[in-house]
Amino acid sequence: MTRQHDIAVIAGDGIGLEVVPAAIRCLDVVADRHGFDLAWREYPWGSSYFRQHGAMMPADALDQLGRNAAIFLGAVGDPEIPDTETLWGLLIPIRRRFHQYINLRPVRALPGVSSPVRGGGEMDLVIVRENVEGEYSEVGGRMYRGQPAEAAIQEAIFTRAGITRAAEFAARLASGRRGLVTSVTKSNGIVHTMPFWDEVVAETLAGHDGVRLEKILVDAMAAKLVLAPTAFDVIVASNLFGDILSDLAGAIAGSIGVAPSANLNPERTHPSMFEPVHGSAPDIAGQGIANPVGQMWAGAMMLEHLGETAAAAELVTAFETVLDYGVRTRDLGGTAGTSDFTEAVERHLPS
Ligand code: GGG
Repeated sequence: MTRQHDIAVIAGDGIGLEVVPAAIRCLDVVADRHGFDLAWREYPWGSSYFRQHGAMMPADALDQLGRNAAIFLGAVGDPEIPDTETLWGLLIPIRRRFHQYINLRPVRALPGVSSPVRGGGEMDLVIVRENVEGEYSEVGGRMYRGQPAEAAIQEAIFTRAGITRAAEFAARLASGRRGLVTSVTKSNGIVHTMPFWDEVVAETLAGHDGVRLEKILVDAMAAKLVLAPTAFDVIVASNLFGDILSDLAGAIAGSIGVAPSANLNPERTHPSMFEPVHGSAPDIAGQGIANPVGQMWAGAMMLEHLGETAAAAELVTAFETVLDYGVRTRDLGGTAGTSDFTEAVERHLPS
C-alpha cells in the first residue's frame, strides 16, 4: 500500500498564495517518484478569512490541524489588519498548541546566489530559535490610553525548561556538525532574563563533551554576522533575537526569499509546521515574481521530518541546480517569475 502523509496547508496571505502552490507542485513530483502520497488538506485561513469572520481561523481550527502529520504554511500579514491579529490569531497559537518549541532555520550559501558581503558565499549555519516563550508574550497591558500618562508594560517569560530544551537541541545539532554553539543574548542591558539564559545554556552545554560554547551580545552578533558569516555553526537564541538574526542571515546568504524554517515538536506528539522565513510581502503580492525557494526548502524539511529523506534531497538538489544554471527571481537579480522558476525545478527533478 502507498504511504500517505496527511498535510494541512495554510497558504495564508500575500505571496503565500503564490509560493505554496509552486512548492506543492514540486513536492507532488518527488512524492510520486518515491512512492508515497501527500494528501493535502487546504485550510483557507488568514486575512481574507479574518475580513469575513473577524478571526484568522475558526474556533476549532487547532483541533482540525491536529489531525494531520504536518502543517505547511505560507505567510501571514496584511497591511489593513494589525500584525498582532495575524500573528496571534494564527501563527503563535499553532506553535504553542502543538509544542513546536524549536524553530530551526538553516542558512547556507546556495549555488549561483551571490552574497552582498565578503564570506557570505561560504556561510553554513543553523539558527535554533526558542519558539514558544521569551519576548513573544501576551503578559502585560496598556494603561491610560490616549492620555498624557499613557503607558505600556510587556513582560518576557523565560523558563528553565524552555531554555534547557532549546540549548539541548542546539548542542545535539552541533555535535553532528562542527561542534560550535553560539548563544546570543543582551545580558549587559537586560539584567534578569538574559543572565538566566546564559546560566542555563552554560549548564546544559557542560553535559556535552566536544561541543564548544561561545557567548555573544546580540549587537556584536549583528556586526559579526555581516563581517564574518563563516564564523558560526549553530546559533541558539531567544524567540525575538532568533527571528531578527534569521532575517539578517538570510539576507547575507543572498535573499530572505530563500530561507526556510521548521517549527518543530521534537517529541512528535503533535504536528510540526514548515514555513518560509519571509512574510506575506504585500509590496510584490499578486505579481507572480515571488521567490518560491524558501517555501520549497521548507517543504524539503517537512519531507525529511516525515522520514522521506531521499525525496527531500532530490528537491533540494533540483532547486540548487536551477539556481546554478542562472534561473533566478528578481530578489536574486534575475528575471524569472515564480512559475518560470517552478517549471525549471520540475524539469530538473528526476522522473
Ligand atoms: N512565513 C510565515 C510568516 O508570515 N512569517 C512572518 C512573521 O512575521 N513571522 C513572525 C515569526 O516568525 O515570529
